[in-house]
Amino acid sequence: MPDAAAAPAIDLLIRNVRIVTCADDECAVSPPAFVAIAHGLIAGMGPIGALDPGVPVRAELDGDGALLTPGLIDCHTHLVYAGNRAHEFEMRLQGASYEAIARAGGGIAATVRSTREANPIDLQAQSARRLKSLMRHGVTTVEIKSGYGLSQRSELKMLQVARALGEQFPIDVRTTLLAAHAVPPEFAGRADAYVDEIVEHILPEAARLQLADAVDAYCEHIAFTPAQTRRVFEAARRHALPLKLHADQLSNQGGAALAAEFGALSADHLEHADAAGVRALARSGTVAVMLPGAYYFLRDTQPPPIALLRAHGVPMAVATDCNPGTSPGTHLPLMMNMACTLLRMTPAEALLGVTRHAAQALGLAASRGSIALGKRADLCLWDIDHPAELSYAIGATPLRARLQGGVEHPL
Ligand code: DI6
Ligand code: FE
Repeated sequence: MPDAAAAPAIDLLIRNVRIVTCADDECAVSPPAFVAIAHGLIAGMGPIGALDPGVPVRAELDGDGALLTPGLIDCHTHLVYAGNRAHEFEMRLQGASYEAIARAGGGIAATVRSTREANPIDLQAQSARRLKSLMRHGVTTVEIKSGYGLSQRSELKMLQVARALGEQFPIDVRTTLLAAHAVPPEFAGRADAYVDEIVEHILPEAARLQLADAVDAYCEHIAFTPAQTRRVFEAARRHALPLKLHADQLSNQGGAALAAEFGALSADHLEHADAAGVRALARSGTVAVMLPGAYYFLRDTQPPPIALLRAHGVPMAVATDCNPGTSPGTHLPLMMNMACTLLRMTPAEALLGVTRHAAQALGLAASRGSIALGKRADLCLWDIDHPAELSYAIGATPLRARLQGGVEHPL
């Protein structure tokens, strides 16, 4: 950790914390230190003795030796939706497969029906419960996808609700247009015509209204082909929107290579990605986003190629994938545990996966994801001794304080 004198006029001085900056790959812990915050940004940090006693300090927080990490970033969620699919969970316990339920009109289509019917106020209220839970588990930036509207009106409604949640709560919301999530019933058997609708109307309108920070697609045999995905990506490019991709989750569609070819910010899931796909990700600097909640909930048996991703130096993120069908969860530290237990990531990789690499997966690495001078003061204070404890504990959240833009909010 670099020593640095604090800038004049500190809004908040956090004393006596052990800092895990997440700027290094080991997630090293500093000796007792201070962090100075001004104008919502990190303005100084260093060993306790290095603090200039002459600098005016407006407020102080005693860290009491706790561990300070960057605020957690959940870089892949479908958090805005109405209703739930507990009955499909029961059906799957009786032996029905996720694909079979989807083909029979359940799955994503079921959530599309309830989300289309919900008025924006209800949709926001239902989604707010999940958002508050994420925040209680330390999340300070969250990505929220559309994809349960599948019409211009309903996709824009979802994105507006996501933006409104970011206004309502002290959490930074980044939105992603996922109109290419499933073929809506009115386009049954006419997927290409729906892709026309996306590229000619839905995507340009979302861009014009500045409702989408990125564009995603579900490239899968139950969703969109690589050729259709390519058309969505080309349209996103025309509107200068960054890309993400649900890639190679249920089958190898060459999704990783496709995401890399377009210089996507991230390729997500990747259970069936092959070596060529991994090499392509490494060349393009695309982040591999691991979604162990979906792997667990679907009782998947094919883990993503973690060892290969690691060997090729592909940055790996970890996210909740919060959605009603395959990962109805909002507990990001629990996902870190699953990333280690089920996918064999290391605790340090899991922590980088919800901080620095998650920021990179959203194109936000310059402003957050590590503790460094000039970055946003989005911070979590944990009652633990070592960062591995965040991944080790099953379902605990030893969060003592959460700061969003330098302001502590009650948990
Ligand atoms: N992959 C997933 O795991 C979710 N969407 C996607 O593209 C599933 C969404 C759902 O079942 O509602
Ligand atoms: Fe997803």
